[in-house]
Amino acid sequence: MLERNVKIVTDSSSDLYELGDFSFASAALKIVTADKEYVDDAHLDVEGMVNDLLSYKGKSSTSCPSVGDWLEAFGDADEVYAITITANLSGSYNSACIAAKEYEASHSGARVFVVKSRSTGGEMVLVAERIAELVGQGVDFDAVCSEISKYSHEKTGLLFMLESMQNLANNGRVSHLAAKFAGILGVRAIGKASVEGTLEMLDKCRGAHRAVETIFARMKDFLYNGGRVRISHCINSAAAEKLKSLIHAEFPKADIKIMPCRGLCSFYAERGGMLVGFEK
Ligand code: X90
Repeated sequence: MLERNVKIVTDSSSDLYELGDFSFASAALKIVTADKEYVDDAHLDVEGMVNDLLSYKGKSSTSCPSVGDWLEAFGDADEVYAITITANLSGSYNSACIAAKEYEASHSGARVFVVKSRSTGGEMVLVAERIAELVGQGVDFDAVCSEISKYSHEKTGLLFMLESMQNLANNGRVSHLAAKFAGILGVRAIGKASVEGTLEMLDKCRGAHRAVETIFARMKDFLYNGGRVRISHCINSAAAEKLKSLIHAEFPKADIKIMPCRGLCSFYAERGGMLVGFEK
């Protein structure tokens, strides 16, 4: 049998740079200020950007990958699985769908499946890893597509912890009212990706310790039972490590990975923010 030429592609909001040995690429979102454009690719100095933005007082915004960016990421694979940030907050899904049609039209026999994640960060990582696993087991394209639609909607979730929601509110991704969940010194907002793929606020927590405990309690409310967890954080490995040890104390065998946020999630989660993708 011929080796399948399969590629998994996400936009840079997944916080992934690579996917083990699997053929992988990411399509960069961009962070734009009056002075500078930050392309969220492998060359971006994420911490440098976060620090620039802390002292920058002007307007800032983001933009999704273009159709061309997605096409470039697809490369020359015969089978492409593309995973995008929630279509409710970004045009990334739309561009990926247009790219998928163009790609299939210009590469005879090629197939592209675009996964509408309704989420971002670690929840996209779980989906990417699940696709890699299924392909590795020899599951064919159509079966992977139907399995993944189920998996991403029923078996995974995303919780987040934010110290500031300024950039989300300034860019119309949450209401100014919701943004009041965070922003008071020492208060962290906890929320989840809703079924529609928007931010749903859950708790206000005083103190870092309390916030991490609340995240873990919420994970269990949402049926976490020892499955995989993928945590990304914006310059806050302390919170990520703390969550990891809380989970391990109760579920010693849980497979947990921690990664730094790339540019897009760093921009919106802001310094101290954390995103937690988990299996139910
Ligand atoms: O197209 C674009 O310009 C990108 C816009 C993205 C807006 C939202 C990004 C949120 C990033 C914040 C916490 C997790 C939110 C969960 C959402 C379902 C991270």
